Amino acid sequence: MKPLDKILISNDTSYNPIWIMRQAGRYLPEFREIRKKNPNFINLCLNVNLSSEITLQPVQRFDLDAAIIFSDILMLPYGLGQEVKFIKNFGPKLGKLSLNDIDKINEIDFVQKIEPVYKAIKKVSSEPIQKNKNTIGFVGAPWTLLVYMINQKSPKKNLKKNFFKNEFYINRTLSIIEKFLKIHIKNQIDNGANVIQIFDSWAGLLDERHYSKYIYTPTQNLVNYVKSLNIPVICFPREIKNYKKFCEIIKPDAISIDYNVDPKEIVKTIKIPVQGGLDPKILLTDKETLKKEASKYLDIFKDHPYIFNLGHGVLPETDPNMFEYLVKTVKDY
Ligand code: 1CP
Repeated sequence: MKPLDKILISNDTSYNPIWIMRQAGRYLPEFREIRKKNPNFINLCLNVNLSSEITLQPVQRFDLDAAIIFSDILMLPYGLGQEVKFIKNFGPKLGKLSLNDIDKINEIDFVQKIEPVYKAIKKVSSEPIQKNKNTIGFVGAPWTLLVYMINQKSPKKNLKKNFFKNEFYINRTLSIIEKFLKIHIKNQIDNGANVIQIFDSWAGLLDERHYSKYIYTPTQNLVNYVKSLNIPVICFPREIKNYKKFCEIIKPDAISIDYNVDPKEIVKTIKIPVQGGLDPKILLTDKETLKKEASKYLDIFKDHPYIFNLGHGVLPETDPNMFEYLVKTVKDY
């Protein structure tokens, strides 16, 4: 049984597997080396050899329990034909969304456009090193993708006041997103992804009165779909106001928590396996603090199935030696 399956399928409490969100990325000199020569981020994601290599860099260097495929949640709008660019010191910039255009996209066009992502998953998952490790596929949650596709850039802290104004446009876009997310998930699984994580990075932007329509219903549809394919699914509804309620409604195989929630409260109220929580900024302090803070999570979840991870992605300014020390701390615990 692969390390994450012990938690996700067997609810084992004796072992804490570790992988880290954004583990393949900017804090690693070997990534920056490749990135320097490949200024177009989307093209890099679509380069099967390089994206496979980048995916495996942290797995080889730190002996992590899982590889997460080097891609991006915004490959979905890209696959639908919306322009997506990544601009240095700005982040993602998307073109205007034309419902007329994306309405015409069919499954074949979509899959063809992002096929290298699936080929990279196939390549990574068939590497010998992955034999006893998980290969994680992922998608953005419908709500988070809707935010990027309509807002055309990162919303940072707030949605524009008129975000919900055109209800027809929003509803139609959401249903197209849901349809293609299922196609995207299915292709990742067919090519070797054996866990799916759903990133709802902007769940925290919504008022609770909107949760049902934009978070619960569409996420539940996706979670049920992944379960129907017999693959475990982890949800990360970042900064959602009520993790307990989310778990009771959605019933994912595990819940990934952000660093603003109290893990003691989580362990008391949530029955399903838990992942993550540690503030990525702790990796910017010193080894003593890192060990103390990581051990805090391991102590709290001692008798609860727990996958070690952070409460959000690892920061680009992280020293790889601190990352290594974190992995050692978790493995020695
Ligand atoms: O080198 C660069 O400039 C690109 C930086 C980068 C990287 C390394 C981006 C741009 N995406 C990625 C890879 C990525 N993105 C992965 C790879 C696998 C891994 O975890 O190692 C994953 C899982 C993502 C997922 C992703 N992309 C999320 C969800 C997780 C999260 O961080 O909340 C989100 C919101 C995105 C959008 C995105 N892509 C890139 C950036 C800088 C952003 C966020 C910008 C914003 O604040 O809106």
